[in-house]
Amino acid sequence: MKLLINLIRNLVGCIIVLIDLVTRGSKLKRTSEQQKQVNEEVKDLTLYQFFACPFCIKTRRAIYKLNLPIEKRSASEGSIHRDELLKGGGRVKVPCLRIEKEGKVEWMYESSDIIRYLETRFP
Ligand SMILES: N[C@@H](CCC(=O)N[C@@H](CS)C(=O)NCC(=O)O)C(=O)O
Repeated sequence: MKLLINLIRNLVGCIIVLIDLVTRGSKLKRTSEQQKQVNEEVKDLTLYQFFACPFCIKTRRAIYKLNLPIEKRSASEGSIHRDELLKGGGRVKVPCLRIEKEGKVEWMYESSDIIRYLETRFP
């Protein structure tokens, strides 16, 4: 039964991924200097995620629109990054944005908070 639920969940997730791909539109355009600076800044950010999770798709969509090349790590079962997320953030819940700033690390959960943070930081 659990297997069937997981299968349906993943199938729905993949359909949402496809719809997102078709409808996501264009990325934010910056001058090459501005983009270079943004590319440097996002090196301090990492998104922990599942491929087919709707909250992760929503977050990835915002990241795409904002044209932010943020590193993405899969936290799905059996992946090497799942433990990192558990140890660092305290729980395996995705999406989670790891923010490194002045030697300190913050783990931000909640897709809406992550999107708000990125839209504010990279307007
Ligand atoms: N309100 C959260 C919901 C996130 C959520 O429920 N994520 C699910 C995946 S879709 C999760 O990580 N569940 C824990 C698990 O499956 O181990 C958000 O908007 O980010």
